[in-house]
Amino acid sequence: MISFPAMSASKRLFTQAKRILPGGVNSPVRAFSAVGGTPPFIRRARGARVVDEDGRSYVDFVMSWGPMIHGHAPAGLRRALRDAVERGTSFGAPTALEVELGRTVRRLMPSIERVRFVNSGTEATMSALRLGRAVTGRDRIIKFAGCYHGHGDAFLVQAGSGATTLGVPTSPGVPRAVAADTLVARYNDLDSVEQLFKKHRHRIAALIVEPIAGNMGVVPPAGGFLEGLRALTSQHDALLIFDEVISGFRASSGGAQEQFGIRPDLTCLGKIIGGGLPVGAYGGRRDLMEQIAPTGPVYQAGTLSGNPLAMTAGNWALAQLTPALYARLDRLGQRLASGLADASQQTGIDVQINVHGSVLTPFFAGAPVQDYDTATRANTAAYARFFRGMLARGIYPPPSQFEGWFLSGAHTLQHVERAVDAARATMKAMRRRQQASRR
Ligand code: KE4
Repeated sequence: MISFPAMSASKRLFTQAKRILPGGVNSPVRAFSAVGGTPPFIRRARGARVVDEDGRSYVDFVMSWGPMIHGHAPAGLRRALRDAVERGTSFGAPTALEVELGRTVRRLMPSIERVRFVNSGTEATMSALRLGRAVTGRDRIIKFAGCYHGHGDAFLVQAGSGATTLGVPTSPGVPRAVAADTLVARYNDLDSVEQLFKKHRHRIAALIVEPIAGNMGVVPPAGGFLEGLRALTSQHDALLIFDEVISGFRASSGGAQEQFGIRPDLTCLGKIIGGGLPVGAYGGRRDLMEQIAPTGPVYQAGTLSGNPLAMTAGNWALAQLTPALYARLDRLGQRLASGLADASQQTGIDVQINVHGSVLTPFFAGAPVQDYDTATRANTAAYARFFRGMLARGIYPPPSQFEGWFLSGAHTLQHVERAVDAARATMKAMRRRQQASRR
């Protein structure tokens, strides 16, 4: 077990951080609000491990929320970035590096005939949405409850009172008028999509979906779901936008669109495409993308878009995506999923494991999870207890029930077995605590 001294370096830093950064962090989930305790401040990382400011080492299953498919700080990436830095860090001018990355993206995802690089997944989805509205002349979009597409106003929306009514903001600062143009459907429920098309006929510009949902925890598409979305959007002259910020280059080298054989009109990318540096991208049909400035009237720009260091990292990361890597990631994902399921069986703690390739979520729930409603029935207090037990045993899962656990090429079977052993011990302790509280 890892001991957490009263005033660790992380605790001291967290106190200082909260005096300058809202919540002490630069992205809310990192503050551990959902699981309690002090987030370890990470000093360095290598391979499958991160090390905090007190020198404590953890086997990492956050992996920067997905980008680090090759593990932390791989030698080849470090070399490539060292060389790139010598040539300068940002030019604000075109470079051969962005052409190389664009051509690789098109080779891996042929639906992306033209691509524009930006600096985050949020920028990618915001820009794809603007483009979709511009080319169709329509304002409304469909998203799914439980899917997250970054913090653009149009996406911080939940379903209105009735299933087919207009969206309402989930965050202050999002104008009701903006939210009203976002319609919310139920993931894995084609009928809920059909109803929206029927009610808002000819006013829907696009449907955006995580083809393999990751932001309610991992929820894979039901059979026929993605095919149905392709048919419905085509039937109603709306664009199909795949948000592959997580699944892109993760589910396979060609993302979910390759795995499920669906050709979206536009695709949004992030995470792995930057190799751990800030890169997002959106792209798709040539006739659509050529509407983007400077070839067309739809405006979008960015000081650091196509940054040479980020392009270098992206080029290195995508060049290492081999069939052997995916075969290995699938095996490790299956082993981790089955090990967690066994631990649940052996200890009597109710856990539903959703896994897709090298990403999985253990839901502390008694029934299968296939959409947002069933995901939110999970016992988040139980997950928080589980998380704290795992962290104390040197395993670092995502500090939220509604996120994916990510594996990488740097994880080994030993790392997975360590996590499974820690999970079994943690669930046993949870069971003992449950039984004691009933006496
Ligand atoms: P960014 O703006 O965070 O680069 O990307 C937004 C985004 C868009 N689409 C999908 C499917 C995403 O998963 C994300 C970001 N994912 C979250 C957690 N799953 C990032 C972690 C965080 O918010 O700190």
